[in-house]
Amino acid sequence: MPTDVPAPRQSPPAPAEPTAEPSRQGWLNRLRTGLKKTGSGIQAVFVNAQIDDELYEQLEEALLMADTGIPAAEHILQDLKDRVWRHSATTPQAVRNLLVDAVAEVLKPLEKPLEIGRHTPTVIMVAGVNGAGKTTSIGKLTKHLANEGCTVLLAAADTFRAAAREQLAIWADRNLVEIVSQAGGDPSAVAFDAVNAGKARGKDVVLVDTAGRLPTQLHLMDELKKIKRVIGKADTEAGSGVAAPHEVLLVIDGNTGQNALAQVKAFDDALGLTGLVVTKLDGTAKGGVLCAIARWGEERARTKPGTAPVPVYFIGVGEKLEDLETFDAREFAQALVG
Ligand SMILES: Nc1nc2c(ncn2[C@@H]2O[C@H](COP(=O)(O)OP(=O)(O)O)[C@@H](O)[C@H]2O)c(=O)[nH]1
Ligand SMILES: [Mg+2]
Repeated sequence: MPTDVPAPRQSPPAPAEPTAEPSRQGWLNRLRTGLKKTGSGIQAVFVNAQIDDELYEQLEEALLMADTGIPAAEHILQDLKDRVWRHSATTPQAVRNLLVDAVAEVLKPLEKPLEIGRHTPTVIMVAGVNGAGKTTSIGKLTKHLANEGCTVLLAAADTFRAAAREQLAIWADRNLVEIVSQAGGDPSAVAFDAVNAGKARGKDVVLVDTAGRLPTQLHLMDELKKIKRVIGKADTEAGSGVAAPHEVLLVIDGNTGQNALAQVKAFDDALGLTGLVVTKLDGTAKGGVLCAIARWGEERARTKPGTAPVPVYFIGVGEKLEDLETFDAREFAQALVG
């Protein structure tokens, strides 16, 4: 039986403040604090405001400052105007609540649970630029999956630096899970061995860490494609028509701004992404780039039949094991709008 890890939270229909359980509430506060700059920028627009063209202009400016990019900002503004008209909203507070609705609707396609259990093992390959938070997110994800009762095997396919292997080994120790690692080996070979070991040992999930790289480093992107290809060869379920890796995740640093969208596009072209992890949203991230990614995903789904928006499975709000949470469009919209 496939199990969804974890179940998405239902969004409340009304734009009221969410009443989350205490642990999630604490984490939400961290997200709010992280996105404070954006939140207070947008909130300031509503102080003593009239509902007129100037308000919409200032809102568009605030959205652009938050890194939404022009297409997403224009889309949100147009939708907001429609909502204000439909609801006959007359107070700044009502318009603000409708803005939360509009942003939540843009972000909604990004909300999707990571599904584990359809394949044994579920093979998850993790990619991204240097320092994005790949290895840390793998550590946190391992804990998250273990909490859901899944057994995990880690593959240290970042073979360039000994320190990278050691870092993953520390996360493996903390989580009491096994790791497949090889000094100076070929990353494809490590990934291949790990998938075979995961299969032989009956693991639920194999998480493959890879070395950071820029999309412009073409030979390194080719190497990433090779890792993906070779993982497919190791997969004994490949005959079923669904070759591993079953998930290809891109980890992006929430502080990267609009460049994050460029990274998503480039890694998607090379690998065909199935999901995203957005890290460091506890810092000084502006957060609006998720709106840009959502709009791009919608556009891609429209122009390339058979494709769906690339969901944000998790967001990172700190460096500790428990600082990874599922993405909830409404919560994020609320934190963003302040
Ligand atoms: N504040 C904060 N720091 C993070 C988060 N995720 C990762 N980091 C830090 O970012 C740095 C790079 O992380 P690492 O996992 O090594 O990146 P990698 O090169 O992509 O594997 C480390 O110092 C991490 O502790 C996060 O969600 N919040
Ligand atoms: Mg790393």
